[in-house]
Amino acid sequence: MKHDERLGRFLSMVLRHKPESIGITLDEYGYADVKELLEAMNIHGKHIDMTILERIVAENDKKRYSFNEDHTKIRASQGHSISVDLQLKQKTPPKILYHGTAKRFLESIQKEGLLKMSRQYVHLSKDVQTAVKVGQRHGEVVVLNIDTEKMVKDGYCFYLSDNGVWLCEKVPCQYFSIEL
Ligand code: HQG
Repeated sequence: MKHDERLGRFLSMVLRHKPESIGITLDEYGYADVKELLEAMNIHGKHIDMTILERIVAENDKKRYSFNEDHTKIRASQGHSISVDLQLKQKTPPKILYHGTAKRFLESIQKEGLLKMSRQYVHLSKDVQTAVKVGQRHGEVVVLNIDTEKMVKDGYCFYLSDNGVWLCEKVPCQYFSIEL
């Protein structure tokens, strides 16, 4: 794995799940102070400076991190397990979205619906290809087709993260079918 990719993974861990692991805190919107973050990462053996951080943010394959306007603060755009307010605006999704998961989770998903599990939201993809990639992270993949049009009609809310991931609170069983 390349150095930047390794640092990126570490950054995701800190900004989404465990800021306390390097002794920093996030504000209510999920932002870390950049100066504090860089110092703390270096103390914990991760060599990083502003130039490297700017490069990681700009080149990250999924645009996972974003700075505030003057680049004094940084946060992850989605994927948190800790509770932060991402200031997401409600948005009408396309009529159909997809969710990639592992076959071994299907039985439970068909019983309980799609739940957010350890994250703040259920993550949905706008195309099958992306859903396949997401699902493959967990094992033999299965893609669910989500009838978001019906969910919207029934009053469910959707949000779009800064990096293009659709988010919602849950997807009950009557709104999905197996796509592939
Ligand atoms: C499953 C990556 C059993 C769910 C991706 C998923 C995404 C259930 C797993 C983002 C269930 C949770 C999120 C139920 C849901 N019973 N299993 N009732 N309901 N599940 O990693 O959606 O690369 O927390 O299907 O691209 O896989 O990190 O969620 O398989 O956008 O930026 O429980 O993470 O982005 O797994 O992935 P995850 P996810 P990054």
